[in-house]
Amino acid sequence: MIEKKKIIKFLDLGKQPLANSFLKRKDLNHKEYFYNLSIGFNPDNCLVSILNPANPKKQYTNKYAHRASQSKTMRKKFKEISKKLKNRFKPNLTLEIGSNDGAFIKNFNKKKCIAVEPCKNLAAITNLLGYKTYDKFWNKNLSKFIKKKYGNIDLIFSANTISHIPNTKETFNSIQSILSNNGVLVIEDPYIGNVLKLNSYDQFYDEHVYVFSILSISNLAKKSGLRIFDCEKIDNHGGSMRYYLCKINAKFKETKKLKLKLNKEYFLTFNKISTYKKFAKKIIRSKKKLINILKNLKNKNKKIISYGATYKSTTIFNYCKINSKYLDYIIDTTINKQNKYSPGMHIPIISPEKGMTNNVHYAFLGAWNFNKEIFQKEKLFLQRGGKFITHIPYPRIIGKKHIKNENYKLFK
Ligand code: JHZ
Repeated sequence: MIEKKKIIKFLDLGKQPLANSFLKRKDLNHKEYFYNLSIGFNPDNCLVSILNPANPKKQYTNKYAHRASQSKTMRKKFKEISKKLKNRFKPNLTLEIGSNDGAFIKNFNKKKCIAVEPCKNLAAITNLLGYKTYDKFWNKNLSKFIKKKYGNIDLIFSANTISHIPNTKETFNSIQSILSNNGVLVIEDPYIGNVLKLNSYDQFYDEHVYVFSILSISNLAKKSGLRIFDCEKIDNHGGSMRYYLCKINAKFKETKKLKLKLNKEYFLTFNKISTYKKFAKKIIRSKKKLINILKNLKNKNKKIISYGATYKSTTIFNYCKINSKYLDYIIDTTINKQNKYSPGMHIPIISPEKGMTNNVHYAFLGAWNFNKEIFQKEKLFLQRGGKFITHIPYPRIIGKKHIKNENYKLFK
């Protein structure tokens, strides 16, 4: 649970809707739910969190829009990590917490894995494919039930999920109680180091209750009889960290890499509030600059769209008050986002086939984390003089002269 009394607020991202609340045309006149998105730091455990988490039952419904398998990049990455984990740990039984549409679990033998996914529309997809998926929230009761039915678990994997669950104590306790003695918990979530470096304040939205560091994960794990023994930086979702945890007395030794990365976090003062206060000042500047870029282009009658109706862009658009005055529409490949409107700012969302037309001059990179995949896909747009706008790591315009080859990096 978030220990509110101890948290020092450092960033206010204003009134925000739920990032997943894409609206149908008929709902546009209905009152939308808004909350205040503030971010804070707890000096006791170095945890960065939002201050008022929403009720998970309102967020993870049977209308959940995000599909992990939509992206070629993510399908490839989940395939690679599945292979790596099977080779390294040779699990008999694997459990995935937050299986979405099965992008990870599909790489496992159906008889040797179980999945947990509270969004019923998503759990139905993997159940249909024959992967036993419990459409429930991960908690003490579910872990007890699974343990009774299947016994202890050798490998628990959870990507972009643990950071979404407000009650960290119950989450880790339940994992600890079901993990076999030498079992391994592998977590992937956006990393605070990248957020600070890239000014990616859009990683904060209602679902991202926490943005972890090694320090904070380590502190949370200790309280539940777990410990980190390894970690690796990965470029998923704009920069994430993969943490490997086990029971306190398990056989795994702490790796050198973990020690080095932990020392780096102290060196970069991730344990001090001053670091986060400096970041907040940069975000205010980023907002001003992005609005200026869009205003200047609109004054020149340029057609600007947004690329990817991401949850992240909900934060940007509502914080910067970017609406259809600036962006004609958003394009997205996800069928159940198309023909809807973006949360809060009500920008129409259409398919890339309809929206990536020859008269588009600029595209804001809502899905900046997939920049490589997008630049490859949109070679023609770039060739005919189309340009991208990004806020990563600072607001700017990039075009053909910057993205010269496939090795172009939006950020280092
Ligand atoms: P993407 C979601 O965040 C929500 P979002 C969640 N809370 C989370 O943690 C992360 O995912 C993991 C589209 N697209 O993955 C597809 C194109 O249209 O960055 C997606 O709608 N064309 C669970 O929403 C969106 O962009 C393309 O070529 O911030 C990407 O969303 C590509 C590559 C993507 O996650």
